[in-house]
Amino acid sequence: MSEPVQTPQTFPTRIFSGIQPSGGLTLGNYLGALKRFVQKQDEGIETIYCIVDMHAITVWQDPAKLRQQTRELAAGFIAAGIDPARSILFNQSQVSAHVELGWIFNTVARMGWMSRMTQFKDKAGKNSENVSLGLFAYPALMAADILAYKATHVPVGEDQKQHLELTRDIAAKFNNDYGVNFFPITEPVIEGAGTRVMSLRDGTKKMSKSDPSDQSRINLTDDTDTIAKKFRKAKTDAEPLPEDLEGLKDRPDARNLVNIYAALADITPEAVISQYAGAQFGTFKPALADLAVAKLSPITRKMSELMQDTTEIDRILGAGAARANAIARPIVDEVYDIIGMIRSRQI
Ligand code: AQP
Repeated sequence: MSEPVQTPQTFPTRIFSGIQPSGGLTLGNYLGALKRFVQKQDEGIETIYCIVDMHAITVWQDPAKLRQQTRELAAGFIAAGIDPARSILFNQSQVSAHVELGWIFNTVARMGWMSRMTQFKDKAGKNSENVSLGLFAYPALMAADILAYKATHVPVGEDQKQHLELTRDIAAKFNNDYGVNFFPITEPVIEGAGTRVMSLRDGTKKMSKSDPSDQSRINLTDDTDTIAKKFRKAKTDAEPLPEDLEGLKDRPDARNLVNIYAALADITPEAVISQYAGAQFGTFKPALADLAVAKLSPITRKMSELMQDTTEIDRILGAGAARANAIARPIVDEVYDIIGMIRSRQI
C-alpha cells in the first residue's frame, strides 16, 4: 500500500450527470434527468453535464448518426434551459480523463459487483455472449465520469440507482485500498414524479430511446399531432381514474400517465388524482396531450433552431470540454500519483 496522500476531508457540492447520444431524447430523459438538471443549475449549484458518447458505443452506433445524435442532444440540453455559460456542457470523448479513470476503476470494481448490474442483464438479455465487453464495464466508466470531477451529487432517473450504488462502492474501495479520503461518496438525487417514466405500450417497462417501438415513447422531436396521437393510443384499462392513489396500485399504465401529468405540471400525483377523480381516459388523455404539447413544443422549436448551426454547437461542446478538462485532469493526475505510476514525461 502506498504512502497516504494528503487530501481534503470535505468535498464542495458539485453536480455531475450525463445522457447517452444513443437516440433522440425521450420524455423519460426529459422528466427524469434534463428538467432536473436545469433546476439544479438554476439553484446556483456548480453543474457539469456530459453527453456520454463513449457509453453510447457500447452498443453499435452508425458514425454519422452518432454525430447527429450528439449535436441533437446538445441542442436538447440548451433548448431545455441549460446555459453553457453557467453549466459545463460537453461530450465525454473530448476529455480523456474519463476513460483513463474508467480503466483504473475496472481494476477496483469486482466481477461479482458488476455481474449484479440489472441494466446489463436487461440490455444483454439472452445474448450475453455476444454483447460488447464495454457494455459489461459500462458502470465502472460511469463511476469514472462522476468521480473524475469529485461530484458529490448526481441527479438521475430511478433506473440509474444501482449504478450510483456501484459508484459509491468503487469510491469507498479506492479510498480504503490506498488509505486516502480522495473520492467523495456521491449521493444520487432521485426526486419527483418523473423519476421512472414507463413505456406508453407497457406500463411495467421503462420508456427508452432504444425501444424498437416508436409508439412506446414521446420523443422531444415529435410534433404536436404525433404527441396527441401517441397519448391517445397509450395503453390503459377500461376503468375511470380512481378517487385516490391507492386505486392505481395494480394499474401500471394508468399510474404512468398520472405520473407523467404530475411531472409535467410540477404537481404531485395526488393533486392530479384529486383533479381528475372519476374521469375517463377519453377526458384525461387529451388533457395530458395538451399539457405535454404546451411544455415540450417550445423545447422542440428551440432545438430545431439550434440545429441550424451545428458549428456553434460543436464550439459550445469544445469550450465545455476545455473547462471540464481543467477540473478533471489534475484529479486524475493525482490518482496516478496515489496508485504509484511514474509521471516523468515533460511534454
Ligand atoms: N424512462 C425514464 N424515466 C426517467 N428517467 C429516465 N432516464 C432514462 N430513461 C428514463 C434518465 O435519463 C438519463 C439518461 O439516460 P441515458 O441515456 O444515459 O441511459 P438510459 O437510462 O439507458 O436511457 P434510455 O433512454 O433507456 O437509453 P438507451 O435506450 O440507449 O439505454 C438518466 O439519468 C436516466 O436515469
